[in-house]
Amino acid sequence: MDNQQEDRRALFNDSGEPTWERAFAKARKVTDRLDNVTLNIAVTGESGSGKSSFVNAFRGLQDTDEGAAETGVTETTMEPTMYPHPTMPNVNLWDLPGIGTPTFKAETYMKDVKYQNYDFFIIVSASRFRDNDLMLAKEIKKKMKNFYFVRTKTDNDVTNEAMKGVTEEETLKKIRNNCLGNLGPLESPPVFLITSRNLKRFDFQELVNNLERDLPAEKRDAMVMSLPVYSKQSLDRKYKTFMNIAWAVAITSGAIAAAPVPGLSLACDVAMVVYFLIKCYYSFGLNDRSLQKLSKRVNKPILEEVKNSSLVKAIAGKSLLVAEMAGRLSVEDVIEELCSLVPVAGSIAAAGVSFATTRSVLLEGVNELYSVAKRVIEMAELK
Ligand SMILES: Nc1nc2c(ncn2[C@@H]2O[C@H](COP(=O)(O)OP(=O)(O)OP(=O)(O)O)[C@@H](O)[C@H]2O)c(=O)[nH]1
Ligand SMILES: [Mg+2]
Repeated sequence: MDNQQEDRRALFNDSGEPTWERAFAKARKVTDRLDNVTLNIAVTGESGSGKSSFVNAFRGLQDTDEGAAETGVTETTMEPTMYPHPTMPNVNLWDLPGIGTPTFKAETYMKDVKYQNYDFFIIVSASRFRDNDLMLAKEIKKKMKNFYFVRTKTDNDVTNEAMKGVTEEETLKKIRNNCLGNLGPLESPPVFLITSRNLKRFDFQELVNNLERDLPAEKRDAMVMSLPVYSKQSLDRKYKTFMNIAWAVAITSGAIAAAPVPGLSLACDVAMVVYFLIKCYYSFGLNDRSLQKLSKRVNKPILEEVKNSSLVKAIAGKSLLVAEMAGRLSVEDVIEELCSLVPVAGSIAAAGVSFATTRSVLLEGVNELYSVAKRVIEMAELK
């Protein structure tokens, strides 16, 4: 009885809801969002401005990686092209054609690119501010959609100006004022200076913070989870997201067991727990492919370090299965495999499915993955 009371208290505390029914309804919403929400971000701007490079950076890819958008080509993209996130299939970036060409006239641009399909627009601009940049911003506003103005390739400007003795601070100020001045007719549009070559520099984190604020609540978590790990701060934000929703996964998976489908109840519970940890593993960039890329980029043997974690090892050992899960095989198909996947999952089976047990398994799992990911970014000197 004591345990049950403690369970309830923990649940009300985590969920912020006063009754079991309300907490459960909220939990359902949160866990549904984990997979069923789609986020479509449209990246637009003039030809050569750096749209494809931005799309790649946002998806955690280098321009030369498999599956990356082609960059440096002279030809303009002729139709909206979707780039799904490599490990989070519900987050899509769209590389749109440039505005103001004979094919995409300003007046019909928004209709031509099917503006209603996108949650959000990012206008990518480089070097000089162009008439088309302002035209785009106006057209997007006219359709009651939101946009951010992203001034990319800032690394080039800072380097070039430094040769003339101008400080980084002065250069950034000059660019920012220039963008804001040119976008003057629109009321204080959000402007971010970035470089797709290094998301840690300049305003990228600021852009993410704003996106989090401006996206509808149900899309926020998907965005945070899908971002690459480019700094300690970005990892910490992800960690917080996973820790914040662990309670919801715990109660939803426990509730399935509380209303059992014969033969399936306990297994479902474990599958959900494992699936959550797999999502976390990918989001923290601990999969082999991400680590290999990072190793290559920073020229350090990071992979070996990570293999010391039994949880990471267990998940990595089943990477094929994990890939299938990402493709959303039905839960029943993979249950047996999953039960053997994560050692901690066994402890739920042994202890029964109390909220507190499941919750602590989830929190411990996320904590272990976080501590490995922290070591990785320390080694890669991404702090
Ligand atoms: N230094 C620097 N170069 C960049 C940056 N972003 C893009 N580039 C380079 O700029 C060139 C054009 O970039 P893309 O991403 O292909 O530009 P795009 O807007 O997709 O071009 P189109 O598809 O032709 O419209 C490439 O050579 C990139 O490597 C950046 O942030 N910094
Ligand atoms: Mg392109």
